Amino acid sequence: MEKNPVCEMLGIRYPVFQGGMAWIADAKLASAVSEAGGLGLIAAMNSNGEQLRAQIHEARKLTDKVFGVNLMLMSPYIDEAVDVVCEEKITVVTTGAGNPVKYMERLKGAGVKVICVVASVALAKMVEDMGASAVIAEGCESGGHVGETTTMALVPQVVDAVNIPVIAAGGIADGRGMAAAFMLGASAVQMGTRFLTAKECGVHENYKEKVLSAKDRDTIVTGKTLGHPVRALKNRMSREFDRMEKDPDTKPEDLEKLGAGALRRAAIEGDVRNGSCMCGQIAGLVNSEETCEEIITGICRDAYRLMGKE
Ligand code: TUI
Repeated sequence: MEKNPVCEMLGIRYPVFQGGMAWIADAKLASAVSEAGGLGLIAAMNSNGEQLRAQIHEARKLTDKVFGVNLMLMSPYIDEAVDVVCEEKITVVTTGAGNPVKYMERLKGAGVKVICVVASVALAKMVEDMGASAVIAEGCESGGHVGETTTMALVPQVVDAVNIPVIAAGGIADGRGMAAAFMLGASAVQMGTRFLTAKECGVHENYKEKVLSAKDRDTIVTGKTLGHPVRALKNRMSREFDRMEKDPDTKPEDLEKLGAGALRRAAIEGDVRNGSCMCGQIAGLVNSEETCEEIITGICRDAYRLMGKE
């Protein structure tokens, strides 16, 4: 195999990142992905500083391989999370759902590599100028917080605009998707939905079942009117949100109230009717629960075969 710039930069075997899924991506999932040769990520979203530090220590007990932390920029704990990541000398962070420029200097100063999720060429260029090590070009097929451009259109435009490696995300769950991403110029892929159903993923069983049985048109984007569009599986909660959002009499506070705690309700409590089951459009392709090792080696084997690089 020829050298891969992302694998070289991070010291990982396979160019596969696990998405930083809030309330879901914990030390157990991240360490399993890293053990399997990919890049596991602990989601800092739902943790305060000390909880995040505990997760980092836990992951270090479970693997001696490189793992990272995902910083969700809308998190109420973002400042504490940045401090902990710097103190713990984490190798790499990914950032999402906002503009990370405010935190770049602090992270880089502590020797942390910063890889930013971008949904536009403009932000990709800005973070490259600020010293990002790579960017994750995430199309709107993704689950959770989404931009407006598809992976197919976003990835090659970002690839042409920057000189740092590009990781493709959104709508990728198998070897065909990975090979396609490489054809668009990506150097690695990030997957969320596929790892949501991994054996080592601790998301509530009800949520996992709903993803495994989802079909191609089973997701919906809500929250555009609040400025943070989110893709999730269709259920009572997302349909009600959609209906209220289209009603001119609905106040933004009513929507905020409906959305508050919704991801936790689904991911932790297993309430998949009244909670938010964030999930990508590729869910229809994700039909079996496998270990992280089976997922990563299977996808890379299939992708390399398709690319004629066995
Ligand atoms: O962040 C994500 N996905 C997420 S975060 C999340 S937690 C949440 N919970 C409730 C409501 C909202 C979020 C669930 N899923 N993905 C990374 C991502 N970042 N996708 C798109 C973007 C993005 C979009 C616009 C990044 C930057 C951006 O630009 C902002 C700017 O200021 O230029």
